[in-house]
Amino acid sequence: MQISKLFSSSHTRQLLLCLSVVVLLHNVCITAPAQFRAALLHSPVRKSILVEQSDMKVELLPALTDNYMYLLIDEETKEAAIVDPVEPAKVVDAVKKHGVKLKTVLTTHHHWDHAGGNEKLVKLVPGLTVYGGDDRVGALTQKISHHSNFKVGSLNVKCLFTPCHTTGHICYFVTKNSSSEPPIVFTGDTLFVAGCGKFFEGTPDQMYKALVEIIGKLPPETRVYCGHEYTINNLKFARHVEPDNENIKKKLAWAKEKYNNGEPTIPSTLADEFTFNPFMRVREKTVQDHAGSSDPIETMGKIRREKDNFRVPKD
Ligand SMILES: N[C@@H](CCC(=O)N[C@@H](CS)C(=O)NCC(=O)O)C(=O)O
Ligand SMILES: [Zn+2]
Ligand SMILES: [Zn+2]
Repeated sequence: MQISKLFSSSHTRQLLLCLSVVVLLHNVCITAPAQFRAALLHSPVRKSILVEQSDMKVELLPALTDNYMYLLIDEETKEAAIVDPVEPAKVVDAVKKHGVKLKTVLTTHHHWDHAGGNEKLVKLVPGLTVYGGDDRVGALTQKISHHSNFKVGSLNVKCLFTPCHTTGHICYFVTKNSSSEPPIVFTGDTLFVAGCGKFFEGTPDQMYKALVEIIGKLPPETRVYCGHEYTINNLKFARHVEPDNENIKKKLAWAKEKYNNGEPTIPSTLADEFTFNPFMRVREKTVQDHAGSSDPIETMGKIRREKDNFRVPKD
Protein backbone atom coordinates (compact mmCIF):
# COMPACT_ATOMS: atom_id res chain seq x y z
CA MET A 1 0.00 0.00 0.00
CA GLN A 2 1.16 3.55 -0.81
CA ILE A 3 2.07 5.77 2.13
CA SER A 4 -0.49 8.46 1.10
CA LYS A 5 -3.23 5.84 1.01
CA LEU A 6 -2.20 4.53 4.42
CA PHE A 7 -2.63 7.98 6.04
CA SER A 8 -5.82 8.85 4.27
CA SER A 9 -7.71 5.78 5.42
CA SER A 10 -10.09 6.87 8.16
CA HIS A 11 -9.31 3.82 10.29
CA THR A 12 -5.63 4.63 10.28
CA ARG A 13 -6.33 8.26 11.22
CA GLN A 14 -8.45 7.09 14.15
CA LEU A 15 -5.68 4.74 15.21
CA LEU A 16 -3.11 7.55 15.08
CA LEU A 17 -5.41 9.80 17.13
CA CYS A 18 -5.81 7.09 19.76
CA LEU A 19 -2.08 6.55 19.84
CA SER A 20 -1.35 10.23 20.42
CA VAL A 21 -3.90 10.36 23.26
CA VAL A 22 -2.21 7.35 24.88
CA VAL A 23 1.23 8.96 24.49
CA LEU A 24 -0.09 12.24 25.92
CA LEU A 25 -1.65 10.52 28.96
CA HIS A 26 1.50 8.51 29.47
CA ASN A 27 3.63 11.68 29.46
CA VAL A 28 1.25 13.40 31.88
CA CYS A 29 1.44 10.39 34.18
CA ILE A 30 5.22 10.53 34.20
CA THR A 31 5.75 14.28 34.48
CA ALA A 32 2.68 15.63 36.29
CA PRO A 33 2.80 16.45 40.00
CA ALA A 34 1.69 13.61 42.28
CA GLN A 35 -1.61 15.32 43.12
CA PHE A 36 -2.67 15.59 39.45
CA ARG A 37 -1.45 12.09 38.69
CA ALA A 38 -3.48 10.68 41.58
CA ALA A 39 -6.59 12.55 40.42
CA LEU A 40 -6.18 10.95 36.99
CA LEU A 41 -5.87 7.55 38.56
CA HIS A 42 -8.82 8.24 40.92
CA SER A 43 -6.90 7.51 44.11
CA PRO A 44 -5.85 10.12 46.68
CA VAL A 45 -2.17 10.86 47.30
CA ARG A 46 -1.07 8.88 50.32
CA LYS A 47 0.20 11.26 52.99
CA SER A 48 2.97 10.35 55.39
CA ILE A 49 2.27 11.25 59.01
CA LEU A 50 4.37 11.56 62.14
CA VAL A 51 3.06 10.03 65.36
CA GLU A 52 4.81 11.75 68.26
CA GLN A 53 5.25 10.55 71.82
CA SER A 54 7.79 12.11 74.18
CA ASP A 55 9.88 8.92 74.23
CA MET A 56 9.63 7.86 70.58
CA LYS A 57 8.35 9.03 67.21
CA VAL A 58 7.07 6.96 64.31
CA GLU A 59 6.94 8.35 60.79
CA LEU A 60 4.61 6.41 58.49
CA LEU A 61 6.12 6.24 55.03
CA PRO A 62 3.70 5.01 52.38
CA ALA A 63 5.40 2.75 49.83
CA LEU A 64 4.37 0.92 46.63
CA THR A 65 0.56 0.87 46.29
CA ASP A 66 -0.54 0.08 49.83
CA ASN A 67 2.54 -0.85 51.86
CA TYR A 68 3.95 1.08 54.81
CA MET A 69 7.54 1.53 55.91
CA TYR A 70 8.00 2.94 59.44
CA LEU A 71 10.82 5.13 60.68
CA LEU A 72 11.14 4.61 64.45
CA ILE A 73 13.04 7.35 66.28
CA ASP A 74 14.39 7.13 69.83
CA GLU A 75 13.98 10.68 71.15
CA GLU A 76 16.67 10.31 73.83
CA THR A 77 19.55 9.32 71.52
CA LYS A 78 18.21 10.30 68.06
CA GLU A 79 18.95 6.79 66.89
CA ALA A 80 16.51 5.31 64.38
CA ALA A 81 15.32 2.02 62.93
CA ILE A 82 13.39 1.41 59.72
CA VAL A 83 10.74 -1.27 59.34
CA ASP A 84 10.47 -3.01 55.92
CA PRO A 85 12.35 -0.43 53.80
CA VAL A 86 11.08 -1.50 50.37
CA GLU A 87 11.75 1.99 48.94
CA PRO A 88 15.24 2.90 50.21
CA ALA A 89 15.44 6.38 48.61
CA LYS A 90 12.35 7.51 50.58
CA VAL A 91 13.95 6.14 53.74
CA VAL A 92 17.18 8.08 53.20
CA ASP A 93 15.18 11.31 52.64
CA ALA A 94 13.20 10.82 55.86
CA VAL A 95 16.36 10.07 57.86
CA LYS A 96 17.95 13.32 56.55
CA LYS A 97 14.78 15.33 57.27
CA HIS A 98 14.75 14.23 60.92
CA GLY A 99 18.54 14.50 61.35
CA VAL A 100 18.70 11.06 62.99
CA LYS A 101 21.21 8.21 62.86
CA LEU A 102 19.80 5.16 61.10
CA LYS A 103 21.38 2.03 62.57
CA THR A 104 18.82 -0.74 62.30
CA VAL A 105 16.54 -2.49 59.81
CA LEU A 106 13.60 -4.45 61.23
CA THR A 107 12.34 -6.92 58.63
CA THR A 108 8.98 -8.51 59.33
CA HIS A 109 9.24 -11.20 56.62
CA HIS A 110 11.00 -12.11 53.39
CA HIS A 111 8.30 -11.12 50.83
CA TRP A 112 9.66 -8.66 48.26
CA ASP A 113 7.17 -5.90 49.15
CA HIS A 114 8.71 -5.85 52.66
CA ALA A 115 12.33 -7.07 52.37
CA GLY A 116 12.92 -6.18 48.71
CA GLY A 117 14.77 -2.91 49.52
CA ASN A 118 17.21 -4.30 52.08
CA GLU A 119 20.11 -4.96 49.67
CA LYS A 120 19.93 -1.45 48.21
CA LEU A 121 19.54 0.25 51.61
CA VAL A 122 22.65 -1.40 53.08
CA LYS A 123 24.62 -0.02 50.13
CA LEU A 124 23.23 3.50 50.68
CA VAL A 125 23.70 3.44 54.48
CA PRO A 126 26.82 1.53 55.54
CA GLY A 127 26.99 -0.27 58.89
CA LEU A 128 23.32 -1.19 59.26
CA THR A 129 22.26 -4.18 61.34
CA VAL A 130 19.51 -6.03 59.47
CA TYR A 131 17.22 -8.11 61.69
CA GLY A 132 14.84 -10.80 60.47
CA GLY A 133 13.58 -14.26 61.33
CA ASP A 134 14.10 -15.96 57.99
CA ASP A 135 17.19 -16.86 55.91
CA ARG A 136 15.29 -15.64 52.83
CA VAL A 137 15.47 -12.01 54.11
CA GLY A 138 17.83 -9.98 51.90
CA ALA A 139 21.06 -8.57 53.47
CA LEU A 140 20.23 -10.27 56.79
CA THR A 141 22.94 -9.76 59.43
CA GLN A 142 21.11 -10.87 62.63
CA LYS A 143 18.74 -13.82 62.55
CA ILE A 144 16.41 -13.52 65.52
CA SER A 145 13.81 -15.78 67.11
CA HIS A 146 10.96 -15.60 69.65
CA HIS A 147 11.75 -13.20 72.50
CA SER A 148 15.13 -12.11 71.11
CA ASN A 149 15.86 -8.65 72.57
CA PHE A 150 17.91 -5.71 71.40
CA LYS A 151 18.03 -1.92 71.64
CA VAL A 152 17.36 0.94 69.26
CA GLY A 153 19.07 3.72 71.21
CA SER A 154 17.34 3.62 74.59
CA LEU A 155 14.26 1.75 73.30
CA ASN A 156 13.77 -1.98 73.96
CA VAL A 157 12.79 -4.15 71.02
CA LYS A 158 11.36 -7.61 71.71
CA CYS A 159 10.90 -10.00 68.77
CA LEU A 160 7.68 -12.00 68.56
CA PHE A 161 7.85 -15.07 66.32
CA THR A 162 4.47 -15.27 64.54
CA PRO A 163 4.77 -17.89 61.76
CA CYS A 164 1.77 -18.46 59.42
CA HIS A 165 1.76 -15.83 56.66
CA THR A 166 5.38 -17.00 56.22
CA THR A 167 7.32 -19.51 58.33
CA GLY A 168 9.79 -16.84 59.52
CA HIS A 169 7.47 -13.91 60.25
CA ILE A 170 8.50 -11.62 63.13
CA CYS A 171 6.57 -8.82 64.84
CA TYR A 172 8.56 -6.22 66.78
CA PHE A 173 7.31 -4.96 70.16
CA VAL A 174 8.89 -1.67 71.27
CA THR A 175 8.91 -0.27 74.82
CA LYS A 176 10.72 2.39 76.81
CA ASN A 177 11.66 1.73 80.44
CA SER A 178 9.46 3.48 83.02
CA SER A 179 7.43 5.29 80.34
CA SER A 180 3.80 6.22 80.92
CA GLU A 181 3.13 6.23 77.16
CA PRO A 182 1.79 3.27 75.16
CA PRO A 183 4.19 0.72 73.70
CA ILE A 184 4.05 -0.10 69.99
CA VAL A 185 4.09 -3.21 67.83
CA PHE A 186 5.04 -3.56 64.17
CA THR A 187 2.94 -6.43 62.89
CA GLY A 188 3.95 -6.75 59.20
CA ASP A 189 1.58 -9.12 57.37
CA THR A 190 0.43 -10.99 60.51
CA LEU A 191 -2.08 -8.50 61.97
CA PHE A 192 -3.68 -5.78 59.85
CA VAL A 193 -6.18 -3.18 61.03
CA ALA A 194 -9.41 -5.26 61.06
CA GLY A 195 -7.74 -8.22 59.32
CA CYS A 196 -4.81 -10.61 59.12
CA GLY A 197 -2.35 -11.93 56.53
CA LYS A 198 -3.05 -14.82 54.22
CA PHE A 199 -1.91 -18.21 55.51
CA PHE A 200 0.69 -18.75 52.76
CA GLU A 201 3.00 -20.96 54.84
CA GLY A 202 1.02 -21.81 57.93
CA THR A 203 -2.13 -23.05 59.65
CA PRO A 204 -5.18 -21.62 61.46
CA ASP A 205 -3.67 -22.88 64.71
CA GLN A 206 -0.54 -20.79 64.13
CA MET A 207 -2.53 -17.63 63.33
CA TYR A 208 -4.65 -18.19 66.45
CA LYS A 209 -1.46 -18.41 68.55
CA ALA A 210 -0.05 -15.29 66.87
CA LEU A 211 -3.16 -13.09 67.15
CA VAL A 212 -4.74 -14.25 70.40
CA GLU A 213 -1.96 -15.76 72.50
CA ILE A 214 1.06 -13.65 71.51
CA ILE A 215 0.04 -10.24 70.09
CA GLY A 216 -3.32 -10.36 71.91
CA LYS A 217 -1.56 -10.66 75.30
CA LEU A 218 0.38 -7.40 74.86
CA PRO A 219 -0.99 -4.38 76.79
CA PRO A 220 -4.37 -3.33 75.29
CA GLU A 221 -3.19 0.24 74.72
CA THR A 222 -0.32 -0.99 72.47
CA ARG A 223 -0.33 0.90 69.19
CA VAL A 224 -0.44 -1.32 66.12
CA TYR A 225 1.57 -0.43 62.99
CA CYS A 226 0.90 -2.98 60.23
CA GLY A 227 2.40 -3.70 56.81
CA HIS A 228 -0.45 -2.57 54.52
CA GLU A 229 -3.30 -0.10 54.18
CA TYR A 230 -6.08 -2.70 53.79
CA THR A 231 -8.43 -1.26 56.42
CA ILE A 232 -11.49 -0.47 54.27
CA ASN A 233 -11.56 -3.85 52.51
CA ASN A 234 -10.94 -5.63 55.80
CA LEU A 235 -13.82 -3.81 57.49
CA LYS A 236 -16.17 -4.67 54.62
CA PHE A 237 -15.38 -8.33 55.25
CA ALA A 238 -15.72 -7.80 59.02
CA ARG A 239 -19.20 -6.31 58.42
CA HIS A 240 -20.12 -9.38 56.34
CA VAL A 241 -19.08 -11.62 59.28
CA GLU A 242 -20.80 -9.50 61.97
CA PRO A 243 -23.53 -7.35 60.34
CA ASP A 244 -24.79 -6.10 63.73
CA ASN A 245 -21.44 -5.01 65.14
CA GLU A 246 -21.64 -1.21 65.58
CA ASN A 247 -17.87 -0.87 66.13
CA ILE A 248 -17.31 -2.17 62.60
CA LYS A 249 -19.78 0.29 61.06
CA LYS A 250 -18.24 3.24 62.93
CA LYS A 251 -14.70 2.27 62.06
CA LEU A 252 -15.61 1.78 58.39
CA ALA A 253 -17.17 5.26 58.13
CA TRP A 254 -14.06 6.70 59.81
CA ALA A 255 -11.67 4.74 57.52
CA LYS A 256 -13.48 5.90 54.34
CA GLU A 257 -13.12 9.52 55.47
CA LYS A 258 -9.41 9.01 56.17
CA TYR A 259 -8.92 7.35 52.78
CA ASN A 260 -10.66 10.18 50.93
CA ASN A 261 -8.25 12.64 52.57
CA GLY A 262 -5.25 10.48 51.64
CA GLU A 263 -4.61 9.86 55.34
CA PRO A 264 -3.49 6.58 56.93
CA THR A 265 -5.83 4.55 59.12
CA ILE A 266 -2.80 3.51 61.15
CA PRO A 267 -2.00 3.18 64.03
CA SER A 268 -4.73 1.16 65.66
CA THR A 269 -4.67 -0.25 69.20
CA LEU A 270 -5.03 -3.84 70.38
CA ALA A 271 -8.04 -2.87 72.53
CA ASP A 272 -9.78 -1.52 69.40
CA GLU A 273 -8.82 -4.55 67.28
CA PHE A 274 -10.63 -6.81 69.75
CA THR A 275 -13.83 -4.84 69.05
CA PHE A 276 -13.91 -5.09 65.23
CA ASN A 277 -11.26 -7.49 63.85
CA PRO A 278 -12.98 -10.85 63.10
CA PHE A 279 -9.67 -12.73 63.27
CA MET A 280 -9.01 -11.38 66.78
CA ARG A 281 -12.64 -12.19 67.68
CA VAL A 282 -12.73 -15.91 66.86
CA ARG A 283 -13.71 -16.68 70.49
CA GLU A 284 -16.87 -14.55 70.13
CA LYS A 285 -20.17 -16.36 69.58
CA THR A 286 -21.20 -14.03 66.72
CA VAL A 287 -18.07 -14.86 64.72
CA GLN A 288 -18.28 -18.58 65.54
CA ASP A 289 -21.96 -18.68 64.52
CA HIS A 290 -21.06 -17.09 61.18
CA ALA A 291 -18.40 -19.78 60.65
CA GLY A 292 -20.77 -22.55 61.85
CA SER A 293 -18.32 -23.77 64.50
CA SER A 294 -17.84 -23.47 68.24
CA ASP A 295 -14.08 -23.90 68.06
CA PRO A 296 -11.98 -20.72 67.76
CA ILE A 297 -9.24 -22.35 65.67
CA GLU A 298 -11.67 -23.95 63.25
CA THR A 299 -13.44 -20.55 63.07
CA MET A 300 -10.08 -18.92 62.24
CA GLY A 301 -9.55 -21.36 59.34
CA LYS A 302 -13.07 -20.96 58.01
CA ILE A 303 -13.21 -17.15 58.01
CA ARG A 304 -9.71 -16.93 56.47
CA ARG A 305 -10.81 -19.23 53.64
CA GLU A 306 -13.95 -17.18 53.22
CA LYS A 307 -11.97 -13.92 53.03
CA ASP A 308 -9.62 -15.45 50.42
CA ASN A 309 -12.66 -15.75 48.14
CA PHE A 310 -14.56 -12.64 49.30
CA ARG A 311 -15.74 -10.21 46.63
CA VAL A 312 -15.41 -6.78 48.23
CA PRO A 313 -18.62 -4.75 47.76
CA LYS A 314 -18.36 -1.18 46.36
CA ASP A 315 -19.88 0.55 49.41
N1 LIG B 1 -6.50 -8.81 49.15
C1 LIG B 1 -5.28 -8.06 49.05
C2 LIG B 1 -4.43 -8.68 47.95
C3 LIG B 1 -2.98 -8.65 48.18
C4 LIG B 1 -2.48 -9.72 49.18
O1 LIG B 1 -2.65 -10.94 48.98
N2 LIG B 1 -1.83 -9.28 50.24
C5 LIG B 1 -1.24 -10.14 51.24
C6 LIG B 1 -0.07 -9.38 51.89
S1 LIG B 1 1.20 -8.87 50.75
C7 LIG B 1 -2.23 -10.53 52.32
O2 LIG B 1 -1.87 -11.29 53.18
N3 LIG B 1 -3.46 -9.99 52.30
C8 LIG B 1 -4.44 -10.25 53.32
C9 LIG B 1 -5.85 -10.32 52.81
O3 LIG B 1 -6.05 -10.20 51.59
O4 LIG B 1 -6.74 -10.50 53.64
C10 LIG B 1 -5.72 -6.61 48.83
O5 LIG B 1 -6.62 -6.19 49.57
O6 LIG B 1 -5.15 -5.85 48.01
ZN1 LIG C 1 3.68 -10.81 52.92
ZN1 LIG D 1 2.79 -7.62 52.15
